[in-house]
Amino acid sequence: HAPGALSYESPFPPDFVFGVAAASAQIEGAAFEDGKGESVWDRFSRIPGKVHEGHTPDVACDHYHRFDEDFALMASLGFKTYRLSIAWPRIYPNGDGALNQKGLDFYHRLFASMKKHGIEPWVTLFHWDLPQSLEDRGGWTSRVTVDAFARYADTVVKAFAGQVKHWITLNEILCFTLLGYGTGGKAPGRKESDKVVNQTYHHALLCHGHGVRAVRKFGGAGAVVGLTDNCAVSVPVTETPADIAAARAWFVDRNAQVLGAIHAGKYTANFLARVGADAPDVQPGDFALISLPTDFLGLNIYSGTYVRAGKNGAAYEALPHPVNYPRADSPWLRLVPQSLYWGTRFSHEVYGHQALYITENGCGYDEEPVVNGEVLDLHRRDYLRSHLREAHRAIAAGVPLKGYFLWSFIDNYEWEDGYQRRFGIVHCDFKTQVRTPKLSARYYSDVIRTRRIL
Ligand code: PNW
Repeated sequence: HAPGALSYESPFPPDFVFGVAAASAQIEGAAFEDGKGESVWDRFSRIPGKVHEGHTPDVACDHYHRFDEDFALMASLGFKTYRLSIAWPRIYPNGDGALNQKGLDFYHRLFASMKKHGIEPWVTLFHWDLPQSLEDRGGWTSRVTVDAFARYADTVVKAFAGQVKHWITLNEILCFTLLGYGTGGKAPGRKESDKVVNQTYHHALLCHGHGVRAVRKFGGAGAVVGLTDNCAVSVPVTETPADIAAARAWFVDRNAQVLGAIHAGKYTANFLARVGADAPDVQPGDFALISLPTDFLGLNIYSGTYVRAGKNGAAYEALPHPVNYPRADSPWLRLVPQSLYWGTRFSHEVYGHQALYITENGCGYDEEPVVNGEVLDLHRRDYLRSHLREAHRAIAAGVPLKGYFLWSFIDNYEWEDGYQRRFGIVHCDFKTQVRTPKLSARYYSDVIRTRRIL
């Protein structure tokens, strides 16, 4: 081999998007500044025992005041695409009612700074920071939230249409419905019946539809829109036809409530049979909105579940991870790189999307000290490399995977795990706000520059 030709991989396609991601409540801080209203995470984090050591999103990475230097750092590392979210309570402090012009002004300044640094925004309308005032009126259990979101989406898309061309309606419906209203581990921390939880999902689907509608109406020429879902990902135990068919069947079942419903334009017979009397109430016209065509599907994939052919006529058997199976510090984050290949492949095969993006992929660890100015996160470099290989494999197999966003640009407020769990490729010292690019940031920077898995 000639020098530089040692990799047998072909480069990523020239138009493949490499990005980094973060979300408003996790990095901005300034939780009560310039008229911002309280969010459910501002409230939830103050309930004793809910969040690691009672950490709040009050300051986070202080990105609200430091975005210009953060974008300078991004640009210096060669990161040209950034997925961020807008904080709904900055725009409408009470969710609906009075508009807060200072909130709009902040994002105008932020997008101007991104433009100055040559960074393209991908904007999520909702990444979990629901205005507390809406929660006080029922939150995701109520259609009041749907109407408020429709107005919020219209306002935001109209305001930023000149600065933003890539829109994502919602981030990970499961996390703010089931985990917020069913198991209660995330804000607002309620434990409701299955029927109520299914209704929260339905309201979220309606908001997704309103987001698409708003972008079509106000987004201007060239605007694109899609959902980001954390679909359940199955990985066949062996890559044999029997296990692959079983894994696909599990994928179809497990994603019926969100992706299946959007795709079918209704709740499927299998889903309705499964939920029985707990099926959500649907009003006429709901699915016309929910199934509006989108331009792409975003998938957040961190891990996967091993599935094999079922016994005695069962369609599949899902296997629990044995206790010794490797994982990151988050217990749910089992290291299954093939989930990127099978997750994108099944999404494409089952729903026929013409453009898929990995909108999040990454890993979180607790102890990542800065030693002599360096963070040697070889574990994250390894995670990144092994997952990019599977993304590459999907492209080679004909899956229309168009881009990859790493979670996260910088260590941030990791929800109920507070500041303890670090997902960044840039280290953040939460006492001094000093940023230190980790080894993985340099690695990713080289991958982006060469478009190769190094
Ligand atoms: C995502 N799970 O959440 C979110 O979109 C991010 O805001 C978050 O920081 C990141 O992943 C890391 O956690 C998830 O239990 C939360 O499988 C939980 C799960 C998956 C994703």
